[in-house]
Order: sequence, then C-alpha cells, then structure tokens
Amino acid sequence: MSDDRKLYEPTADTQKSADNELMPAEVGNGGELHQSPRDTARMTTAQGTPVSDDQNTLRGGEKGPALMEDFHFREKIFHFDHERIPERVVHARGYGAHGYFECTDAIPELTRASPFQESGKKTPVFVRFSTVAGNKGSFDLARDVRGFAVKMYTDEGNWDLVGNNIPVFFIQDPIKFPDLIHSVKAEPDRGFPQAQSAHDNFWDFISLMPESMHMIMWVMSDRAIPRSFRFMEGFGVHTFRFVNAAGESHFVKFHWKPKLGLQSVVWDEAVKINGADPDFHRRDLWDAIQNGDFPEWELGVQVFDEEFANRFDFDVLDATKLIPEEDCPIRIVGRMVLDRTVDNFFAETEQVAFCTQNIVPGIDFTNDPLLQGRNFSYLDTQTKRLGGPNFTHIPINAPRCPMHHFQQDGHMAMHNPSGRANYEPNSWAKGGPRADVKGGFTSYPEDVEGTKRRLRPESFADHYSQARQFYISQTPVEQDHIANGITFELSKCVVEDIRLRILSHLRVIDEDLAAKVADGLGHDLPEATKPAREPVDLKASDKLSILKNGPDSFKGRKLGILVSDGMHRGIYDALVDAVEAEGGMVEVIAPKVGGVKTSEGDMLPANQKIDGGPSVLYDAVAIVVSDEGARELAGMLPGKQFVADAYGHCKFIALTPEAAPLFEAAGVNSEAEGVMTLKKPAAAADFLEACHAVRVWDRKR
Ligand code: HDE
Repeated sequence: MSDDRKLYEPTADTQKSADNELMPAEVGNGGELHQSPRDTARMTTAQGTPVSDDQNTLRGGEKGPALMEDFHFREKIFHFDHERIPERVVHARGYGAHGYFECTDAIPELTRASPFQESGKKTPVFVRFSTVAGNKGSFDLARDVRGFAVKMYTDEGNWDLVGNNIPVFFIQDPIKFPDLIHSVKAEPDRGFPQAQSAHDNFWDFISLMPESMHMIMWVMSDRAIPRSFRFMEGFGVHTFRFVNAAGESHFVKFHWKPKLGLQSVVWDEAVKINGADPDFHRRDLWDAIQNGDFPEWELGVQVFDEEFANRFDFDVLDATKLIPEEDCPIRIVGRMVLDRTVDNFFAETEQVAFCTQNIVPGIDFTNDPLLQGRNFSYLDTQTKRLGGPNFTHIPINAPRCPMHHFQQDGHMAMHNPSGRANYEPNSWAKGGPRADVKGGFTSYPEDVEGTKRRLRPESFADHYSQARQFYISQTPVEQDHIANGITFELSKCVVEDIRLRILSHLRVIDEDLAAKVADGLGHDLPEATKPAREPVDLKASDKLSILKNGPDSFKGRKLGILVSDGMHRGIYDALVDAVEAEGGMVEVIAPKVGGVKTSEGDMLPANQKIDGGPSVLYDAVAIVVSDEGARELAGMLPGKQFVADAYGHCKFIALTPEAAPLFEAAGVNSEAEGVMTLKKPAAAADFLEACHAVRVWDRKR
C-alpha cells in the first residue's frame, strides 16, 4: 500500500484490536502537491492484481465482442457506477477545512468539557460551511442561510456544534422542517428553481408561518450573501447547557466571531459572481489557507442562569429568538484557526457526518424542541447517506481519543475487536470496557413533568418583536437592502395573494418597510395581519448590523488591478506593496492572460483575462493602464463593465490618469467620491487607507 492511500484506509493503529483499542487513522497532511510513492507505483486492480493495459478492453478478436472475463474492466466500471452517495437532503453544497480550537480563557467553573479546561489547550477541529437549499452542484452566492458546522475532536469524544451564520431559525417545532425545506427547494412538478427562495412555494409557506418572520428579516438582509466564509459569524442557535465537575449547570449560547469582521456583497454582485465564479466561496477558503492567511474566529459564550431565563422577554428554548448581546454579554473563551485544506474533498468534506447528538461531558442539551428533533434526524440521515452504522470508522468521523465498546459488525466494519467478550456484564478476565459511573457522561438531572400533549407553549407566541428589533438595528443602507431583497423575491412570485399576505405581515414588523416593499411591487398596502400577540418595542442592538461590525483594514480582502501594455509599473508596485503590507491579496486582470508589457519594458503576467475576471470578484479595483490600453479596453464590453460594475457596487476605485477615456466610455465619473486618480506611486497608500471603509455607500444613495 502506498503512503497516501494510508490516509483513508485503516492503519495498523486503527486495527489495534488485540486490546480493543480503537484508534483512528490520521486524516490528511496538507494540500501541497508532492510526489508520493503512489506517483511511481505500478497500477493494480482493487484486489491488488497488477494491470498491464488500462487503454483497451479484452475482446474476442481484433474487432470482436467484449469478453465477460475482463475482470479489470468490470471492476473499474462497477466502481465508477457506485461513486456517488446520496447528497445531503439539506446543506448539500459545502466546503470544509481542518484546524484547531485554542482555549484562551479557561472556564472549568462553568463546564467540565475538555477543550475549556486550560488556557492554551488546543483541540483539533474540522469545519464545514454550506448553503441550505441548493443541490451539491449549485452556486455559492445563493441568497441563503450558511451552515457553520464544527466538529471538535476532544479528549472525551467528538463534540459537533452544528450551527448556522444566522442566530435564529425559521420554525419552532421540528415537525415543520420537511415542509419548510420542501417549500424552498425546487418545485416538485417542474424541478426548478434551483438554490433560490424567490418562488411561490417558499413565500406561500412563509406567508402562513408568522413564526418565520424574524428569520425572514435575516435571510433578506445581506447576512444571506456573505463576502466569504471568513467574514461571517457562526451561531449554535439553540440554548445549550454547560455542566461543571460539581454537576452545576448554566445555560449557554455559542457565537463564532470572525477576526476579519463582517462583510457581505450586494445582491447584483451576488448574481454576477454566480456566473463568473460559482465556486467563489470555496475558492476563497482554499486560497486563503493555501496562502497561509489562516481564517480565524473567536468563540464567545453567552452564559446565563434560570433566573435570567425567567425574566428575559422571550423563551430561551424558542429557536426563533436570540438574546441580544446588550442583555447578556458575550465572553470570549477561545479562538478557532483553520490552517489545513482537505487532501480529498470526498473523503473528508463529503463524508463528514455531523450529528447534533454528539456532545461530550460538560455540554448538555436543553428542551428546545428544535434541538430535540435534530437529535433524531442527524443520526438517521447519516445512516442513509453513508450506508450503515459504521460511518464512525471513516477517519474524518472517527474520534481522536480511544474508543472501547461492544458494537460490532454491520456494513464495512473496520474495527471489530478480537477476543471472546462482546457483551457486558461478563466474567472473562479480558472482559473489555466497563462504564465509568463517575467520569462518564451524565445527563443534567432536570425535573420533567407534565401532560402528554401536542402543543406550542404560550411563551413562544410573539413572532414580530424581534423581527422589528432586527430591522431598526440596521443602518439605512442595510434597511434598503432588506426592502430590496424582499421586493425582488416577491416580484418572482406569480400569485398576487402571496405577495399581499407577506405585506400584511411586514406592516406588523415596520410600516416603513411595508410601504417600501409595496411601492417596489406596485401594490397598495393590504390590511395588517392580526398577530397572536401584539409586538413590543425593543431597543436596537448594534451587534445585529453587518456595517457596524465591518473590517477595519484591507486584511483578507482582494484588490483587482486591471492593466494594459505600457502600464505604470511604479504605481502598480506601490499598490501591491500597500495591499500586502496589510495582509490583503492582489489579482492582475489584463486583456490577455499571458500578461502585459509594463512601462519598464518587463512582462507582468496576468491572473485573469478581462472577460474571466470581472470586478465583482474583488473588494476594490485599480485601473492602471496606458492611453492606448484605455482606448482598447473602452472598446470591449467586459472592460466597460469592469469599471461600471465596480462603481455601481459602491467599491473604491483607483485609476491612473491615462484611464480616463475608459471611465468616459463606461459612463462613470472619474471624480466621484471613492474614485481616486493616482498620479504617483505614493498615492497608493492613501487609496488603501480609504478602502478601510469597505464601500462608498453614499455614492449610490
Ligand atoms: Fe439541520 N440538518 N436540521 N439545522 N443542518 C442537516 O443532516 C434538521 C437546523 C445544519 O455540513 C441534515 O447531515 C432538522 C438548524 C447544518 O454536514 C439533516 C432540523 C440548524 C447542516 C438536518 C434542522 C441546522 C445541517 C442533512 C429542524 C442551525 C449541515 C444532512 C429541527 C442551528 C451539516 C445532514 C454539514 C444538516 C436536519 C434545523 C444546521 C437532515 C430536522 C436550526 C449546518 O439531518
């Protein structure tokens, strides 16, 4: 067996069956292209028989029929035919990476969970980000919730925190999940639209589900079109429990805060990115890690007790509600760094099986009904997807701590222990593992009582107050984006009644918002819905806005520099230096991918040809061209669009004076706010400084 095959097959270690020690194999060791023994190895069949010819099937005669005994051909085709496993029924499109969680503020007084016991302790993680609605091959910039699932390989088992980039959810009871997902996915008769909520079925369902209104505000905001995974928050959503060594419990909500700050794209950009680079988010994560710019998040916890829960305005078990940071502060307890791309997408990202029920001593569930429902669904779905109960034997899912139990057999069993004892209690000398009464996982002994019924608690009845709070917490620019998002989606609904029903909900959330959307649709405002419980006015919370929590440097962002033959080499170099000094990235776009001849006479290779590198792929752009280059680009549609889109998307734009004719052809005022003419290299630093503001929102308004 060659070295790299070892990554996905049991090693001697994983088979330490003699003492029932089930150790997993190591997964992956960096994405570098390197030669391994496999690259020079002799080809074999899966059975190990050497292959002499992999170009021609075995035939009876030169032009005769194929022969059944061609075991190499049959094995190869058979295996190919079985390459696909069912894609996830939701969150099918995703991208994962390895890294670690490091505790920075130990909290043994709150939890006995091993990752939090000492400052400086590192726990390996695998993280998978995803969209929800689209299929595995859909585009990255769909308007959608992003999954943010973290598997921590702790010393006492795997802890899966399967969260989203939005802190609340659409529904309160898990029995509605299949309906929600059916409604958002492609309509069953026609098989479209793909990865889009802008259609009748989704809005019909939502219009009949007032509990979804808070979540709708979030998914119609720019949270649903993040600039990259690296610029988005993550949330555990549900209220969980921390339990310490003395058995005392606190409630806890988990928050991931990106080190780079929050950043999203605008809707028109999202639509165009989907065409220009459907893999925009996965490429971004891959490139960042490969470049050594390791994405990082802080882990924050909101910890509170029964007393807080009882006096809080809403039920902390209701997943359609959040607890504002102003009401319960976040304590940062650690950081997560993603520093390794996968070696193989299928083996790791596709086969990783997150399960909400994977918790470890020190963490416990609460009675959030949604969480309780999820605890059934995830195990069930993994069994279907991965084909049997032994998916924990796949290296990406295997714990990195010892495992000892009496489970055996089943499809693809890799770890059956040796020896006679496969039951417990037994009286054999080598009798196998025994439960640890003191150290093992114990459920928090919460009192449970009540009548067996199907009901929605009265404390879950307010559906509009936090939707309104979210809306009033946004800047005017973000409020416009929400109104435009809803207007766009509803304009794709053919049935007028559906549009009107949503407007009647919006009136309860915010009259201005309802009026803007009604105007955008060309409808009169219908009567407001009668809510089950009248909303209350809550204080705005700055933490709910993206723009109030954005980046403050160019770190992790990308400048696109459009160049032509004869471009000013000195200004180009100064731009690159300024971006790199801040930890940003540069891409060069040129009329031809071979590159351009600079003012110094040397060749500058390009990363993109102009029609493959539109400005939507960059956070800011610079146009560094000669007179002739400007004229040439002015005659090309992609050249004009590069400038016009950057301007329309409120980006900071730098240009050399020679670029003016291109701006004229694109209909863009080269003296507008946020458009800077660089006459000499020293001006590059000022441009970068200006870019800290992320976008020139005022230019559009
Ligand atoms: Fe999931 N969800 N979900 N979900 N979910 C799945 O499990 C489900 C919910 C989330 O990268 C499935 O492995 C039910 C909330 C993420 O592999 C499935 C309910 C949140 C991922 C499932 C919810 C999530 C999933 C499909 C309502 C945020 C992707 C494939 C009670 C806190 C994980 C799979 C990955 C995946 C069920 C609601 C997040 C079918 C029944 C709320 C990030 O088991």
